[in-house]
Parts: sequence; structure tokens; C-alpha cells
Amino acid sequence: MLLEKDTILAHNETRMHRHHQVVAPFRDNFEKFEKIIELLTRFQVAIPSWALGTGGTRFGRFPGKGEPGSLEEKLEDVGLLHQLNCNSGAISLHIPWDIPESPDRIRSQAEALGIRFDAVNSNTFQDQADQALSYKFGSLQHVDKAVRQQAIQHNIEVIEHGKALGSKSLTVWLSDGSCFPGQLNFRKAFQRTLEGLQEIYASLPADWKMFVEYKAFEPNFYSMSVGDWGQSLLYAQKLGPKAFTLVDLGHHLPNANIEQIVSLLLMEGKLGGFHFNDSKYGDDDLTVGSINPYQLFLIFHELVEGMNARGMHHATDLGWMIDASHNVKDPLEDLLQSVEAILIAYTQALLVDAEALSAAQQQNDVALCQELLQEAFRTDVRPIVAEARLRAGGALQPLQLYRESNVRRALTGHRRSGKLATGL
Ligand code: PSV
Ligand code: MN
Repeated sequence: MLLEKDTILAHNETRMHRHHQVVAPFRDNFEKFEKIIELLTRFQVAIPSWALGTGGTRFGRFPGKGEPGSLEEKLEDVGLLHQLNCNSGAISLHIPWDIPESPDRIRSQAEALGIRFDAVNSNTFQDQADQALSYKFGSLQHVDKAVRQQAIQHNIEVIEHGKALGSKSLTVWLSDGSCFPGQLNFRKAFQRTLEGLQEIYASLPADWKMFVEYKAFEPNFYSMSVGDWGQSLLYAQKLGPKAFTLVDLGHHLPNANIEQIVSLLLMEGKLGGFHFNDSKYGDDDLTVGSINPYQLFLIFHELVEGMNARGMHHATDLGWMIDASHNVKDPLEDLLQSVEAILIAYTQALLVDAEALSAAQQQNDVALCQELLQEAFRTDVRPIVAEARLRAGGALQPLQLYRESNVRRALTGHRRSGKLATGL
């Protein structure tokens, strides 16, 4: 469901006077302002297909109404998000949850909505109904070669689905690991995993990337076979130039310095992309920026600094994806909030006076270093983000317009009730 263009225009019109007032001070530094607007307009965040429905916990799930029940409906939802904020022009699919019946049809639907396909994700963390062998004791790390082959084959099929849709990357997240000491020979598990990844890597098209996502714990609670950025980097280095580490913000042990991890991965040319979310305890999958927006800003500061140092293109050289789950909110509202939080942190990072910071670091002027970062972080950049959206044809206040337009009620009316979005 898309909104009428006039609806967006009318929404913007009523807020235009106020918007001009709040954005005016930023125009004083015209060149910087225009540069930031340009960067924001290009910046697109991929929406995960599995976040378009209500998530759940292992204790229960409380599905909402009007959630998408098919890939077509998921694309429709992303199309609406993109229409509202003009920064959600991509979707990340999970196979087998999202196998397209007709890739050509899905591709043209996405094209019409201005959406491209970001990384395709494989799934060897669940057993499927028609699956011959179980992943109960792992997939690529499994002691049985037949299980490993099945997992390799699945990943190759995922690449094929991605190729048909125009995707350019594969994300491999393995739930492999062990729950008890002694269960696994770490070295052998690593070697088997590496061999499997090598076979998958060999099937990647020349212009594709492979993202190796790490996670400290869950579902295995003693060891994970790709448990941290060091292990992911090891795999990526051994695999070759098309392999990169993927950082999911929720996949670290408490208090990990994620911004430092990001900085060093970038330095090594091995940072591939992100799964954005927020957390208080573990892999909480909460709305981006809802718990620790300062950390998000510090991460973006390292990203901007590190990407500039390497001459990287902000919008296209890394995979920007959300990986969140919404238990108590309307998923579309939650995703609008997540994208907004990402753009705010990115804009604040763009405001940091990099030259002054570098000079202060050189002088060991620690207090000034902190001042410079916090000066940017404490700037309310929402008017800049709104201006970029306005120029791109989006809504000044996407969440408010979504609510005013009663989108969920309309979706509930025309989508079959009882249908559940696939995914976790
Ligand atoms: C695992 O927790 C993960 O972060 C991986 O990216 C999966 O693909 C995704 O969540 C699915 O829920
Ligand atoms: Mn993830």
C-alpha cells in the first residue's frame, strides 16, 4: 500500500513553516549543509524481511494485524517505508523464508518501488520440514560430512536466488558452536567450518561479497564457531578478497568497544557491513538508537573517519542493514524509528570537526577531544535529516504521517487475518 503523493504534500505543507525555522541555522554553513544533504539522500538502509512482522521471544509471540504474509506483501511494506523516508530503498531477504515464486515478477515489483536487494541470508540454524539431515549439532562445523555438504549446498542455492534478484552479497551467520565443555574440538570445528566456507566462496560470482557474521553466544552457550570479530576476520582473511566481517551490534559481550572493532576492521579493509539494532543485555534486537544512541554515534564517527581515510563511498561501499525484532510495537513504526536513528547518528558524525579533533589528539588535549565529539552528538540534527527527506520527496515526519494515514488499519482490512509473517 502506497500513499497518494498529495497526502505527503499536504502533510509537509502544514509543517513547512516550522521546518524552515528550525533548519535555517544550519544553512549558515552552506557548503557543509549541502554536502551533508547530498550524503543523506544517497544513504539507504536495507530493511530485513523478517522484521516486517512481530517478532517474539522463546516465551511467546503476540502477532499484530495486517502483517505481510508473502514476499510481495513484504516488498509492499518496504515500498511504503521508502516512500515515507526515502532512505529505505533496499531489502535483505532470508532463505528459505523468502524464496520468490517468480524472481522476475518480484524484481520488477521491487524496481517499481525503487528498492534493490541487499545481502541474501542463508539459514542453517533451523531444520526445515523437507530437510534430510539435522543441524542440531551444527552445520558447517558438523562432524558428519553429509550434513556439511547439505549446508554448503543450501548456501549455494541462496546465492542462486540472490543472483536472480540482482543481489550482490551473501551473509552467512552460523549458529554452530557447543553448549558444553568437551563437546567440540575447537580447532577441528574451525577447520571444517573454514572448508565449508571455502566451497561456498568458490561459488560466489566475481562481483559478489561474502559477509561472515559473528555472534558471542546463543543458541550455543559455551562456544560459537564464529564467536567474535577475531574469528570472523580469520575466516575472512583465509577466504580471500571477497570475504568480509559483518558486525551485528547485538552480537558482542557486554560493554564491548564496538567502535574500536569497527575502526580496526575498516583499517584492514575487512569491514563488510552492519546489522543495526540496539540492546541493553545481549542480542536484544531492540530499535536502533533506543538504548544507547551515544554508542551508535561513536560507531558512526569511526565509520566516517575510517571510510574517509580509505577513500570509501559512504553509501555503497558497506552493507547497511537493520536486524531487529519488534515484540511490542508496530513493526513499520519501529523500522521508521530505526532508520531515523541511523540517519541522525550518521549526520552527527558528519558534523564532527575532524581537523580540530586530529589536532587535539596530537596535543593530547583529552578534554577538547571529548568536547569536539560531544558538540556534534548534542546537536539536534533532526531538521537536517528532515530537509534531506523533504528534497527527496518524503515526509517531514514519517512516523506521524504513517499514523495519521491509518496505514495499519487499512492493511488489516485488506490482508487476510491470521497470516503470519515468516521469520523469527
Ligand atoms: C542471528 O542472531 C542473526 O543476527 C543473524 O543475522 C540471523 O540471520 C538473523 O539474526 C535472523 O534472525
Ligand atoms: Mn544479524
